[in-house]
Amino acid sequence: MKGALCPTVQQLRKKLRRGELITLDLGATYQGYAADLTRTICIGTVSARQQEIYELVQEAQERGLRAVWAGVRAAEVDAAAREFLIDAGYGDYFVHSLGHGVGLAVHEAPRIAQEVDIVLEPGMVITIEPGIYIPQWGGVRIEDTVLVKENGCEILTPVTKDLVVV
Ligand SMILES: [Mn+2]
Repeated sequence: MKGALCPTVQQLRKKLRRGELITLDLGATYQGYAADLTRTICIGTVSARQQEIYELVQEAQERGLRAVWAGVRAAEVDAAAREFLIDAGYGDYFVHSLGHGVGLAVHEAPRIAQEVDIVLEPGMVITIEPGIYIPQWGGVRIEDTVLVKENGCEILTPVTKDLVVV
């Protein structure tokens, strides 16, 4: 997602506090190709609401991942996750598209977004990264980079999606 939506801790000059959610958006490159990964962790304690929001984003991400296969339109993949969050009452808090292509640059075509009619093809690499961001409260995003295959996708960033508390 765009930095403007999510200022960094450094930009905020903010101290991390017990009970806060921290979104970690990480990247790496290997032989010129990029990867993109986001996990959200919690410091010290987890409230019931934080756990609930986390599980909603996790379910939305799973729905997005399950919607990926060669032949699907990007908009359908976005909808698989977005409609779940809308039904859960959090559609207004999912303020960006579901994902994007990844290649030589971290952000490439196709955007995995509501109005995008591009059909996914085998070998494309995209992200699936739903989020819920509640002003003055906090947010959760879970992102994987995945390889589009004939009948599904392969997750290229296999890091735990349990809510980690540090
Ligand atoms: Mn991304």
